[in-house]
Amino acid sequence: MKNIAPAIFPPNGIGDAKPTNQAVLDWVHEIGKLTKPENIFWCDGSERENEFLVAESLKQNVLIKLNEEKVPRSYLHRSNPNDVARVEKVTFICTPTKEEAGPTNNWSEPAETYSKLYGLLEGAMRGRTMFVVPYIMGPPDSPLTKVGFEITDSKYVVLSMRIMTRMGKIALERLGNDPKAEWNRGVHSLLDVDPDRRFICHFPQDNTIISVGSGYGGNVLLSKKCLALRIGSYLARTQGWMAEHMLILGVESPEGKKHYVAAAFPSACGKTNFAMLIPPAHFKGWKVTTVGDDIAWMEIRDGRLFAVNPENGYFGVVPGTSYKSNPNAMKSIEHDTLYTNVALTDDADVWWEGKDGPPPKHAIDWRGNDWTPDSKEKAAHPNSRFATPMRNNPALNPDVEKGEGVPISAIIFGGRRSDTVPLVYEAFDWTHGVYLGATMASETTAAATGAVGQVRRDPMAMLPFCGYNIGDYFRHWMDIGKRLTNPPLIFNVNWFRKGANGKFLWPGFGENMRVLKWIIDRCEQNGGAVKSPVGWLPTPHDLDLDGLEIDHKSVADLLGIDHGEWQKELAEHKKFFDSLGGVVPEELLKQREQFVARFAD
Ligand code: GTP
Ligand code: SPV
Ligand code: MN
Repeated sequence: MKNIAPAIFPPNGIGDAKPTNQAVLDWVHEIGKLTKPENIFWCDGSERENEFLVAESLKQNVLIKLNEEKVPRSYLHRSNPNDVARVEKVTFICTPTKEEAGPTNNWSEPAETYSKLYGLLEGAMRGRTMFVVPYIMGPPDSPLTKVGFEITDSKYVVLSMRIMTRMGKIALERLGNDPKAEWNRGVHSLLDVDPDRRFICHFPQDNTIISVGSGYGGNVLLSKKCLALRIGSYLARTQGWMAEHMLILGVESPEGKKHYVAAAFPSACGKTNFAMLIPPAHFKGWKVTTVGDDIAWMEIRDGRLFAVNPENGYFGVVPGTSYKSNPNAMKSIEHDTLYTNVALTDDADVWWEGKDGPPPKHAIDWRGNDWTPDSKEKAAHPNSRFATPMRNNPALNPDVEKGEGVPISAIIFGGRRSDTVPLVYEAFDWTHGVYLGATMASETTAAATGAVGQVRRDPMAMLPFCGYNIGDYFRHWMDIGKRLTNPPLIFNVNWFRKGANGKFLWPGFGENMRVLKWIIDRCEQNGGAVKSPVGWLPTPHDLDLDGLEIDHKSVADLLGIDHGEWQKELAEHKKFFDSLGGVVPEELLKQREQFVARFAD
C-alpha cells in the first residue's frame, strides 16, 4: 500500500498529551498493535499543536495556504476525486441481529465485520502517524454531553475535528479515570482511499465506529454523523432523549419575546441557511440567531423539549453561498476556515459557483486542473464544504454553551419537493406531526454519492443516520410525545416547489422569515389558518408578504393542495410503510387512514 500519509515527528511538548484512563490506553494500545504506526501523536487541542500540524500539512500538500489578506489563517484541502461525499451503500449498522438495524439500514454481523475491518487495518498505519483525538460533543456542562476518541492517520481529520468539536484536554478532564465510564471509540484509517475498500461501520452495542478507505467529511469526522446521529440515536432511545438531524435557531421579536425552533431537512436542503437567516427589511427589529446548523440533541425537562447543539463548528455546503443568499455564512468563512474541494484563484483566494461577483478568468478547479469560465466542468465540487468554528458566526446565539439547552416551541420538517407539498402547513397534533415526519420525502442531493434529484422517502431527514430499526425510531418519537406536557407544535415546509416554468416559486433564504413568522404566530396562538386535509394551512392573508415581490398566482400555487398529486403522495406513503415490512407503529398506520379519509370528505 502506497503511503499517502507519511509520519510526522513533533518536537518535545507537542503530541504527548497521553490520557490517564486505563480503558483508553488499552484500546489505543490494541489499535496500535494492529495498525503498526511509526509513532503515536496524542492531541491536546492547543494552539501550538495546531500550528505544528498545519505546518506539516502544508509540507505534505494536505493543505494549500490561502491568501492571508483575503482569507486569513485559512486553507484549502482537495480530497481524492473518488471520495467527495458520504457513501450510504458502504455505511453499516452492525447490531447482533438484522432486525435491530431494521429495514432502512445496511446491516452486517458484528463479529464478521470486526474481523474483516481488522484485516484491512492490519499494518495500515505503517510509516504513518497515528493521531489520538479526544473530544466532547455538547456544551461542557450539559448532562447530554458525550466523550469520544477518534484514532486517525489523517491530519486533515485532526484539523477538522479541532474546528468541529471541543477537542483535546477538555475531553480528558470530562472522561476522568473511571475505566467503566461511557465513551465512544472511533477508528479511522485512510488506507489507500480505494472505493472498493471503503466501509463506515457502526457497532452501537459497543459504542464503536470503524471507518476505512475514505478521507472525506461525514465518512471520517466520526463525531458528526457517526457518533452524534447514528450511535447517538441508538443511545438516545435507550436513555430516553433524542438525537436528530436538525438545526436549532432562536427568533426574537421586536418586543424581546424569544422562541426556539428545530428543523429537520435532509442533507443539502437548507439547514445551515435557515439557521443563519437574516430577516428582510420589512421585519425590522426581528432577530434570528443560530444555536446549531446540523444536529440537535434534545431531552425532556418540565414537560418541554430542550435542545443543545453537540457540535462546535459548521461543515457547510459552499456552492450557492453568497452575500446575497447567506451573509452570516460568508462572514463566518472569511477567516480561520478549512475549505474542501473549492476552486483556487490565481491570487490564492477561493471561488465557487454562486459566489458574489464575476467568476475569475482563470482558476484551478477542485480536482487541481486549470479552469476558465468556458470550462464544462464545475470549478468547485457541488458538495464542496467549509469547516469553520461556530464562534465565527455573527449571529451565534449567546446561549449556545448553556448546558440545559434551549426550549423548543416548534419542530419543522422539510424537504426538496418540486410539486405536491405546500410552502408551509401545521400538523393537527403530535401524532399527526410524527406521521408528517415519518413520510417526508426529498429530492436527493450531492451530499451523498449516487443519483441527484430523485424523490426518496427520508423520515425525519434521518434515513441515512438512524442507528437502529426505523419502526422503533417512530415508536420512540411517539413515546417522547407522551412524556411531553408542553410539546412543540410540528410543521412541514417546502422552499423548493416549482411553477409551470420549472423555476422555484418561493424566493427562499432571508424571505423564509415570512414562514417562520407564521410559525411563531401559531406558537403564540394568534396566527390564522384554515383546516385542510393535510393540516392547518395559512391563507395568503395569514402570511406577512408585505414588501415581497411575488404575484398572487405564485402564492396560490405555493399554498395549493392538488388532490390528484396528493392521491399519488398518499399512495407513496402506503408503499413506503409497506416496504418497511410491518415495523410501523399502529398509530401511524391509523394516521394514514385518517389522512385518506379527510381527502375523501
Ligand atoms: P447539509 O450540511 O448537507 O446537512 O446541508 P444543509 O441542510 O445545511 O443545506 P444548506 O443550508 O447548506 O443548503 C444547501 C443548498 O440549498 C445550497 O446550495 C443553498 O444555496 C440551497 N438553499 C438553502 N436554502 C434555500 C432556500 O430557501 N431556497 C432555495 N431555493 N435554495 C436554498
Ligand atoms: C450531510 O450530508 O448531512 C452533512 C455533510 O451534513 S456530512 O458531514 O458529510 O455528512
Ligand atoms: Mn447534515
